[in-house]
Amino acid sequence: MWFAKLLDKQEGMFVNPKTSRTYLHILIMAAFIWLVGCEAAPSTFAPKGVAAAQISRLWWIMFGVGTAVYLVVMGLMLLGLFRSSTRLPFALNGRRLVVVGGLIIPLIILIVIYGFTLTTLSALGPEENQGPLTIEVIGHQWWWEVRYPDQQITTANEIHIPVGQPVTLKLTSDDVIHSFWVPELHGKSDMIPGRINNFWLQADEPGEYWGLCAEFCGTQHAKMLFVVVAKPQEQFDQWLAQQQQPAAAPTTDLTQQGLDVFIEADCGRCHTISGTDATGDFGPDLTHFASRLTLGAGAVRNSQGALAGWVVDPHGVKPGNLMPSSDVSGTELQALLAYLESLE
Ligand code: HEC
Ligand SMILES: [Cu+2]
Repeated sequence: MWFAKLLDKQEGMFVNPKTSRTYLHILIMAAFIWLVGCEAAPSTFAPKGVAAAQISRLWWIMFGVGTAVYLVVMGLMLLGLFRSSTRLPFALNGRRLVVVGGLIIPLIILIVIYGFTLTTLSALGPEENQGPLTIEVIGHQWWWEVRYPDQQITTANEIHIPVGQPVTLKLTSDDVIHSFWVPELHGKSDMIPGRINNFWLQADEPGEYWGLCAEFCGTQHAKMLFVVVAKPQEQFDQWLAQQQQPAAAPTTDLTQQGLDVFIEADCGRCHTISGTDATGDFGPDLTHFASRLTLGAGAVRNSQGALAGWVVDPHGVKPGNLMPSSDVSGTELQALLAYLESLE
């Protein structure tokens, strides 16, 4: 193979043909490393909602047309390279080829694709897909505030929706521009301070779908994730009823002590726990914190160990995030954890 021979000519470690072949194999494998990206969810190629399915269909149409054009052009180029005659074997020669191949055919292709794009765009409009349920999502550096205004629920980094029906979303931001994206369910929508963008989501199957911020918004942009949890109406209603409850009151000495620590350590300056003196709104609402799947906007799974790490050193888990470290003692931390873990 020419490449192996080329490597053999190099001095030093490439002189042995056996090693050079190994290097060649490594190079070939490395060239396919990008394929690894196809494995991990969430993928726009595995749509789980009507909107994502339409976007994916449009993408495949464009990909198909693009591939066909590429193959025809490459075929013509090869003909030009390897035929001695300057004439093509069919009637399209000279100016005719330029006019037909360079103007008329591209024009037809672009018009057809434009048509597909317009129909897809109009089918995806928020007006056409209004749902009975409205959810407000507010982007913060680097987490998501989620509100159900009619149900008077506030949560974070988690959007629960009933499966099989459109849900209306109102998107905005509290600081910089963020972008809301659940690849398996829909395209992206910007979240702009001072402006409300209408959007919608629909999941066709129950499940958990990752969402992410798709607009660079600062240090922890990469750890600004959320989960959409789609479930059957009945389970969704149960979730609503549970979230509408005020926070669980402490039932043991330890959890009571935990609540006291929470207030004394001034956590309530930034966090709300309904039914207590903690009413801050700079950080996520913690009223039902223990029922959530993740911690720090998808930075880690929500568990007691992760929570301990977060409270003592939030920057170890998510460097640069806007929660300060706290200096609670070991016993205070135990109580605080017990309390936070009781907030189902
Ligand atoms: C200066 C404001 C501020 C103070 C004070 C503060 N936090 Fe936070 N907290 C935040 C912010 C902002 C986040 C979101 C960080 C992120 O995900 O980027 C957060 C996140 C959290 C989370 C994770 C919530 C979730 O759902 O991901 C927990 C738990 C938490 N804080 C507990 C505490 C405790 C306990 C204290 C007191 C020791 C405290 N916080 C003090 C601002 C604060
Ligand atoms: Cu963001």
